[in-house]
Amino acid sequence: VRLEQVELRVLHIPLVSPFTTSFGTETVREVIVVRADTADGVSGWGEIVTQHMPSYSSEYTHGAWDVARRWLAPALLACDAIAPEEVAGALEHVVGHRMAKAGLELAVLDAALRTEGRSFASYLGAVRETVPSGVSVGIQADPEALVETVRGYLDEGYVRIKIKIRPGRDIDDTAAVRAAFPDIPLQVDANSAYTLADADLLARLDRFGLLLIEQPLQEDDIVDHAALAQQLRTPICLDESITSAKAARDALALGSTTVINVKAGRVGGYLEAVRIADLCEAAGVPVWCGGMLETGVGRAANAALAALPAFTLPGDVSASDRFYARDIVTEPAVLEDGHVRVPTGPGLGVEIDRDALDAFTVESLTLRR
Ligand code: OSB
Ligand code: MG
Repeated sequence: VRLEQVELRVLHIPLVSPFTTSFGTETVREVIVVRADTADGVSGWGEIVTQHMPSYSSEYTHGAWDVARRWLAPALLACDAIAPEEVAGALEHVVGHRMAKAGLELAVLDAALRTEGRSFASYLGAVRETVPSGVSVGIQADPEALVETVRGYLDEGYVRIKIKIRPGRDIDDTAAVRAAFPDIPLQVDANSAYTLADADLLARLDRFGLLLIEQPLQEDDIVDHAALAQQLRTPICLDESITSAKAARDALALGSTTVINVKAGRVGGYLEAVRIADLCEAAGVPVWCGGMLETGVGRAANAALAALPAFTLPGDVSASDRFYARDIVTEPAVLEDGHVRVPTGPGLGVEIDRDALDAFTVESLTLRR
């Protein structure tokens, strides 16, 4: 496609309930939405999934905003015409900033596929019409409140529960959920909150029959994760550490991870995410689609990604109303029998609700060719 302009918006979208992880509590989702307008008059949409603070990763919204406006969007606008598969190469001279790159690549993908009349799911190679929906549950006031929150999601039909843990809120929280629901598929996410010195504590999670423990140690602890894996029966699943297909290959070679959480933003885009899924599929390593509290734009893209054959575990692809009372798309993802439908329309297959988009916009900028 030939890009005429790129619009960036910072949105503030209220969450239906506070979301607490080992990093802290969020009550508003601050996110960047990207619109890429082509010379043919087609608009493609993308989402930069950074958060307000650089706590999950070193990227954060206003850092992404700056690099997108100063370096990334101008590089794409300088191209005569660009195919989605060429975006990563056109942005390669900028080191890092993978979430920002992913959001721009997604907008170009959506624009190109809408132009062709082809769905993102079909382009990626999706083989399922719906995907099983797991839910990520934040840290609650106490274990009893956690059990009631989990019960609510189970009643809604979610097929897999993930609870956030942190030092001091790990064994008892997990024990309470497991005691209340002995048979549910359950996993925990530490978001980098421990060190290898906590191995004995983490081994106490083994008794709960968890599907996996997500990212117990820090992003660069590849060797320590391998050492920890030797001390746990619970499978380790890396999230933060898997920043690219290369990182995935290294972590698998070292035995640091036996399951991978694939997030397109974290790895620089959906095309790199597919490369990770492909390498895991070839190695017989299970993968699942993670989430970053996406709006309807990123959520539609995640549903398509999760519909690839490599995705053998339920992902954090929940219904829009798990986070938002109002979304920025006209048909937000809903839960049907524990599953979310994979959109089939051209591009991402969702239409933007312009009133909602405007209502949540706190800052916007248009860059022209
Ligand atoms: O670690 O998976 C994570 C949200 C923000 C940042 C990191 C994570 C998460 C989640 C929520 O767990 C996943 C979702 O979007 O449902
Ligand atoms: Mg995680």
